[in-house]
Order: sequence, then structure tokens, then C-alpha cells
Amino acid sequence: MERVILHVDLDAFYASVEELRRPEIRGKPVVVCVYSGRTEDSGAVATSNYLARELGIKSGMPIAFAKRAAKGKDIVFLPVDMEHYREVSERIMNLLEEHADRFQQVSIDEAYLDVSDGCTGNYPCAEKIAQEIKGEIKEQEGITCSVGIGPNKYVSKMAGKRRKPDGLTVVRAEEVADFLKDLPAGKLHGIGGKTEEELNTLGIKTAADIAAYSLTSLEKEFGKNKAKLLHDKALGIDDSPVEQKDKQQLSRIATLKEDTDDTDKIFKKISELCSDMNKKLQNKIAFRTISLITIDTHLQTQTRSETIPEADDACSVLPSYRTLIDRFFSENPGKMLRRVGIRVSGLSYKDVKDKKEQKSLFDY
Ligand code: DGT
Ligand code: CA
Repeated sequence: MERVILHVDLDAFYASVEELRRPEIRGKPVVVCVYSGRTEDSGAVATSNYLARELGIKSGMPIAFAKRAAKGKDIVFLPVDMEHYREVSERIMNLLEEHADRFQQVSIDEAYLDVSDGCTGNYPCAEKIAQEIKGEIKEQEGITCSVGIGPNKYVSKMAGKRRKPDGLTVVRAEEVADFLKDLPAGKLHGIGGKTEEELNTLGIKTAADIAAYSLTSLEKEFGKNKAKLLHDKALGIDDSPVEQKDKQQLSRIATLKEDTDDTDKIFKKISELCSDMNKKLQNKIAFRTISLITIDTHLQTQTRSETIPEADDACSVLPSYRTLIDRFFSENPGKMLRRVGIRVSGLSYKDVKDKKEQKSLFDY
């Protein structure tokens, strides 16, 4: 069966999410930072939006460097809010999973979708799915993504990198060699800077150069395994499957009717979320840890967790949620909440005979 794989990567993820919830910063360069707290500017840039990238501000850069590049310009610096990004990510991943025969999340904002069952060797069919996905993410979450489509995971990833942001790039099996040939070795996913330097000293610069170099000669330089890996990267060969994995946690979040510090109203919302969570658990997934997620009127997210004896009914632990709510307000007197959520983690999957049945758990 000729496989067709999609790679989906959200554009400038943390920055896009911040722009969405803070209309006042839209249209400005935005830099999202992990502040270490040692001094005012110590820490690193997690990501920047495309306007900030034009000023040379990129992921991993020390915040102090970024501030220097930003001097005199109207740029927004924000701290990371991981809890919020995870929440958005989880909703998007659930949406993506519904479009795939097999689904593999690889990071907070990246996933592979194997659509081969419905679209065997049929690229227009896969392209239609990609368009649907882009439309749904834009409509439901207000952000863009870039999609690559190819005959395997590696080619789909490389295709997705070709056009960003909001890109869609299709590389059919017969186009792979041509698509890769002029790329510098270091741009091939999985080949690092050090290997690129070693290749360059052998006069090997591009994917085509690697492909033209005999495997035996490469083996002499790099050993058997790495030589094969380099050849595969240059030729676009990748047999690895899209691996459907069990989820590690499940959550449900909702907006309260009005901002409130009334614990009864909050508890009522939590009870509704527990019933909703049970539809997903179906008595087939047990959990060991519960968390209360609170988002206040200043958009600050906090999480409080408790480890419990294993349970499979989210409503059976409501008394523990009541305690967590009381704890939140005793530690945050005067705060008003806008949104609340629950999370269960430390999951174990019971009586799930095969992956197909497991997938149906998430299909409702
Ligand atoms: P893109 O995909 O080039 O449009 O931009 P991003 O921002 O989505 O970058 P990506 O896909 O490499 O990473 C996804 C998120 O992961 C990104 O929004 C922030 C976080 N991230 C990436 N690199 C770093 C890093 O070096 N440090 C930290 N703390 N976070 C990072
Ligand atoms: Ca991304």
C-alpha cells in the first residue's frame, strides 16, 4: 500500500496564541520568553512571531540579546504561559486525531497523520484533508498551521518546512528526489551541524551530493548505521510507522457564565466537566492524579493537583475537587475566576484489546 502522511506544525505557536488572546498586541513583533528570574532579563526566547523574526529574534536566543535587537522599537515581550499553550494544543491535537487513521503527536505543536487507509496513494484526497484541517484550526482556534504531505514521515516533515507560515506543500513519491536534491545537508531533518561540517570536508554539500557518494565510502567515514541514515535522508527514504500512542492525560476546560469567586458556582461547573470527562473515560481509562485548573480575570493560569487511589469515574472524586477549589481561594483571596478546568493523569488503559477499539474511545 502506498502510504500518504501529513505533517502538521502550528505557526509561531506560543506567539500566535498570545496574539489571539491579546488583541492589543496584534500587528506588533511579539517575543515569548522563559525568564529564569536571576536578573530582570536573564533567560531565553521560547519563540517569536514572524515580525520579530524579521528583526533577527529567534528561539533559544538570550533575552538580553533580543532586547538589544528590539531597542527603540515597539516590541512586546511576554512570559511563557505553558498551561494555556497545553490547553490550546490539546484541543488542536484532538481535532487533528479525528482526521487520521493513525495519529502521532511529536511535540506540543506538531503531529503526523497517516491517512493511507482512506487516501492510498491519492494526494488530492490528502490535500483535501489538509485544507479541512487548516480551516478548522483557523475557525476554532484562530491560528494558522503549515502542512506537508508526502509518502513517509520524513518527507512530509521536510515538505511542511518548505512553506511557512500557513503553507501547504505536497511532495509525491515520484517528486521526492527532485524536492530534496539541492538542499544543504544540514537542512535535512535529523542531520546536525557537526555532521554537516564533516560532510563538507569531504566535498559533500547537498542531498544530491550525499546520494551520489557511494554507500561504501560513506560507511568508511561514518560507520554502517550512520552511512545508511545519511543515504536515506538524502533519498527521502523512511519506513518508520506513524505510532499511535496512549494519551498521558485528559482535560476539560470551560468558561464560567460570569467572572466569579463563588465556590458553589465553580463547583457546579466542575461537576459538569466531570460528567463530560466520563464520556471520554467510559470506565475504560483509570487515573491516579486529578488537577484543578484555574484561569483568573488577568488570564493567569494555576494548577493544583492531588494524587488519589486509582479511580475510573471522574465524578467520584468531586469531594477532592471541592478541597482543591477551597485551597485555591484560601491561597488567592480576592481573585475572581474566568475559566476552570479539570485534568486527570497517571492514566492506565483497561480492557482495550486493540488500537482500533482504543481510537473509538476518542471518536465520540
Ligand atoms: P514555526 O513552527 O517556525 O512557525 O514557529 P514555532 O514557534 O511554532 O516553533 P517550533 O515549531 O519550533 O516550536 C513550537 C513551540 O515550542 C514554540 O512556539 C515555542 C517552543 N519552543 C521552540 N523552541 C524553543 C526553545 O528553544 N526554548 C523554549 N523554551 N521553547 C521553545
Ligand atoms: Ca511550530
